[in-house]
Amino acid sequence: MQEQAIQDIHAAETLEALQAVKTRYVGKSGLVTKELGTLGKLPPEERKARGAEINVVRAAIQAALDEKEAALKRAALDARLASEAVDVTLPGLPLPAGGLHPISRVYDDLIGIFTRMGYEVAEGPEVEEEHYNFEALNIPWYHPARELQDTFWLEDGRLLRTHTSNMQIRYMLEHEPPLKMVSRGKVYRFEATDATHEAMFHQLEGLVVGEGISMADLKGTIAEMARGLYGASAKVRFQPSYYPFVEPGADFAVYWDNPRGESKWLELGGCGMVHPNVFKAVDDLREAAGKERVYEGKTGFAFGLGPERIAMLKYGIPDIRYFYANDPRVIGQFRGEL
Ligand code: FA5
Repeated sequence: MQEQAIQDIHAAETLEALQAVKTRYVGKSGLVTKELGTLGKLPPEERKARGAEINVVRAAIQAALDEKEAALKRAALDARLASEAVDVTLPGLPLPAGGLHPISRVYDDLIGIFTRMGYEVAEGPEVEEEHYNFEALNIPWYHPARELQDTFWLEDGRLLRTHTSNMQIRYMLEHEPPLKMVSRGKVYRFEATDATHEAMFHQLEGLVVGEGISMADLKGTIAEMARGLYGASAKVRFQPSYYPFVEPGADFAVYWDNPRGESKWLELGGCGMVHPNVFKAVDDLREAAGKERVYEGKTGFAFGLGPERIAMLKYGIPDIRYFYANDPRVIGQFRGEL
């Protein structure tokens, strides 16, 4: 039996086959195990010798099994190492370079300009309470300005913010004057789209509050931003305009002196002096949250602008919808540019 077993073990070519041989001979009901079971039937004087004999056979089979198992495992490992071998001398595959989206690049420029002027950068929610997007900004439900910013409403009564001006309220709720803040982010309007209007676009909001802040500070800040964007010769223009949350209010444009010869006034955004009703609404919210009323009597200015307008001119992109259509012919042009 020992010889047959050793032959079977040598013949096993896989670990599974070896396991079958093992079961056949030394398993619970294997041949060797059965042989041991017959010892009880022998006369006592023969048992010891016979038992010792069977144990020798079993040990020999077990040793052969162990040796073969180790050999098979080694072979399996060698095969795996050979199949997974990496030739470290092969040249690498080129990875396609990513790049920053043009809107991110314009934002980075803007944020850089304002942080150098000492502004804090704040972030806030796109899904917003009606109160922060409208009422607290002096836009009650019956106000016609609501129709200028047609709104995406959510089923729970909240909305997708129509501008980043919600951050004026949120920031003043958490911070005390004097303060300088900019905030970037997506905004949404239920509008028909065209070459210069998207239903989702971006804004940069700015807010400065302190003592004796004036319209001259606002104009100086916008002019400084324009010089940061377009160099020392940049010009700015202000035209009276109306936003419920500022008084007086203005729209501002920057003179774009562009190397392709497409110089023109670029209407960038709205601005103005923070309306006293906004300060009052913030103090009411603060009081309700157990905080001190610190805004009534303060002065400040705010502005909001669309970075898409800057990016369209800067990169010669004729239609705002190209930014978000994920067309590789547009986005691919910004590969590797960080
Ligand atoms: C506002 O959203 C005001 N919250 C701005 C403001 C802030 C005024 C603080 C005063 C004080 P307006 O709706 O005009 O204003 O939008 C501001 C800018 O966002 C526009 O000048 C334009 O650059 C951009 N914008 C507006 N609508 C769209 C649109 N549908 N697609 C792309 N850009 C837009």
